[in-house]
Amino acid sequence: MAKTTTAPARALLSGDEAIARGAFEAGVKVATAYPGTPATEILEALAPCPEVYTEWAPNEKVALEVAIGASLAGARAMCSMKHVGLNVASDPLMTVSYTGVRGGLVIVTADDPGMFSSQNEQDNRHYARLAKVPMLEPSDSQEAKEFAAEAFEISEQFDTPVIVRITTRIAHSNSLVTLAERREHEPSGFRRDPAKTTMVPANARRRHELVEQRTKALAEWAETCHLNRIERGDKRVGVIVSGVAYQYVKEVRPRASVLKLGVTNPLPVKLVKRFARSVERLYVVEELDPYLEEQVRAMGVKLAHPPSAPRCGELLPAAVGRFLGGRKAVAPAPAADLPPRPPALCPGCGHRALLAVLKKLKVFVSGDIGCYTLGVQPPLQTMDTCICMGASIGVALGVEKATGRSDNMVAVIGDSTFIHSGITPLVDVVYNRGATTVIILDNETTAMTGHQNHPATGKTAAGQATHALRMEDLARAIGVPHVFVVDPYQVTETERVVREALGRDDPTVIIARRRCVLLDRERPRAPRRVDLDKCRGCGLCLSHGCPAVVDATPPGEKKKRVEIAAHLCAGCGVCQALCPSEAIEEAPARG
Ligand SMILES: Cc1ncc(C[n+]2csc(CCOP(=O)(O)OP(=O)(O)O)c2C)c(N)n1
Repeated sequence: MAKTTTAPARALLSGDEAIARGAFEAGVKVATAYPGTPATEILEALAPCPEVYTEWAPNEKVALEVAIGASLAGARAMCSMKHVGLNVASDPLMTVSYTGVRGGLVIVTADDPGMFSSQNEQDNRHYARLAKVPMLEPSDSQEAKEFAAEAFEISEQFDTPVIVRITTRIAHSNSLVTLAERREHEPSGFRRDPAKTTMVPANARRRHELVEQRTKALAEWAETCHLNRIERGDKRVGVIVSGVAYQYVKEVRPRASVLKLGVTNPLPVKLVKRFARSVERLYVVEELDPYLEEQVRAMGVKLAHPPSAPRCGELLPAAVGRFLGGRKAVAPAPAADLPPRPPALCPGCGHRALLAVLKKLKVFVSGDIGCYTLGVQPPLQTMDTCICMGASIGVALGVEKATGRSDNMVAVIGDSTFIHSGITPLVDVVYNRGATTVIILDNETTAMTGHQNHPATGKTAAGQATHALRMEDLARAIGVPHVFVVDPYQVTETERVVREALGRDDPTVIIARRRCVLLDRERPRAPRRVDLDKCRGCGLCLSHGCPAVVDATPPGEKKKRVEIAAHLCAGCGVCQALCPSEAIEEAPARG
C-alpha cells in the first residue's frame, strides 16, 4: 500500500485491498479490526502504511470502540470485520448511531454467503436498518475503493457512521482499480459536548429524534445520489439489484434494464417506483434474505415473481439465469474426478496431540472456533459443541450446572479466541463456583485466519514489539486455583494433568502451549519411521489423523501396515508416544 502513495494509474486489487486503498486515499488516520475471513486482508493491506495507525483489537467490539474514539477526536476512522464480528460489535454500533461522528466513521462488514469459512451466513443488511445507519454495497473492486472513500464523506455530511457491506465474492475477487493520491485529513481534536457524545437517557432521547430526521434526510439524498443508478435497456425486463448479484444479472441478462443500488439503506422510494413504472416485468435479484424485495413490495410495487423465502447458500449466476430466464450462465467445469480434500490439522500440529489425549480419555469437548474445530472430523471426532467465538467455556459451565458433573467434559479454546471472548466466561466459572476444566490451545498466533498477531504474541499489527499478555498470570488473577502449562507433544504428562483436573471439584486452566508448526518450518525435527518388526498393527497411531501417518495395508492383508511419509512428518513424536509397542522411532538422518 505505501508503495502506491505516488499513484501508478491502475492496479489489480481484491475487494478487500480496494477498500483499504479507498480509505487510505480518503485520509483514514485510524484503522482497527479483528481478523476474520473474508475481511482480514483489509487491515493487513493498511498495516504497512506509516500514515495510518492500525491495530488488531482483542475483539470486534473493542475495535469499533477504538474507531469511535478516533472519530470523536475528529479523525477519519475505519473498523473492519467479518459478518459475525458485527454481532460482537453491535452494542457500540447501536449507540454510535445516536452520537454520530466527528471524523468520518466507516464500518466494513464482510458477509460470507455459502459459509466458505463461517459458522452461519447471516445477512448483515438487516444491521443497517436496525442501527438506522446508511449502508453502501459495492459490486467490484473499483466500486469498493470509491464507496469506501465516499463513505467518509457521507459519514461527515450526515453525522452518522456508515456501513460498507461486501461479501466473499467481492472481498476475494480481483479487478482493476484506478488509484489516486492520498488526501490528508487532519483530526480536529476532541471537544466536550455531552449532549452529543454522552448517551444518558435525557441526551439519548434527543439524539434518537435526530437519528429519525437523519434517516429521512438520507432517504431524500439516496433518490438522486450517484451511487444508485438506472441502466436503461430492454424495457420488458427490469431488475433491482445490488452487490455481487449485479454482476450475475449483467452476465445472464445483459440487455435488461437495471436499477443498481449502491445505497441499500435507506432505499430511494421514488426512484424505485419510477423504475418500476418504466419496465413491464420487474424482478428483485438478491442473495440470502429478501431484504430488498420485502421493502420494495412494502412500497406497493408489483413484482413479476412470487414472494421469495430467505435463501440458503450463495447466489450463483446459474440460479439468476433460471430466475430471470436469460442467457445460460457459463458454469465452471465439473471437477468430478478430483479426490475430496477436506481441511485437516497440519502434521505436527500441537492441537492434534491435545485432542488425541481428549479422545483417549473419552470426555465430551465443549469446543470453540479456530483450527482445533477441525477435531470434529474423523478420526479424531473430539468436538461436541461449537457455537461462536468464546462460547466453549460458558457452554461447558452450563452443562456442568445442568448435570451436576464436571468430570466428563472439558472446554477447549484457542489463544486468540480466549482473549477475544473467553476471559469473561472464565470469570463466570470462578465466580459461580464451577469446576470446569478449561484448556487453552496456545499456538502463539491466530492461525486459522492466517497468523495475525494478538495481545499475547508480543507484536502489534504493524510488527512492533509490545507487552505480551501472559495467560497463565491472567487465569491466576481471575482466581483460578489450578493453572498449568503443558507441552502437548508430551502426551503422557498432558494426559496426567488433564486426568487430575477432571477429578477436581474446583476450576483448572491448562495452557497447552506449542507454537504453530507453520511458524517454525525453518526448525525441522527428525521425522519418524515405523519399525515393522515391532509393529503389532493395532492402528492406534492412525487414530489421531496425522496426514503423515498412512495406512498402507495391502489389499486382503489382515494385519495393519502403517507407514510414515517422511516428506510430511514434522517430527512431533506424538505417534511415537501413542504407540503401545514402541515401534515408532526417529528415522536416521539421510547421508
Ligand atoms: C466473532 C468472530 N470473529 C472472527 C471470527 C473468525 N475467526 C474464527 S476462529 C478465529 C481465531 C482463531 O485463533 P485461535 O483461537 O488462536 O485458534 P487457532 O486457529 O490459532 O488454532 C477467528 C479470528 C469468527 N468466527 N467470529
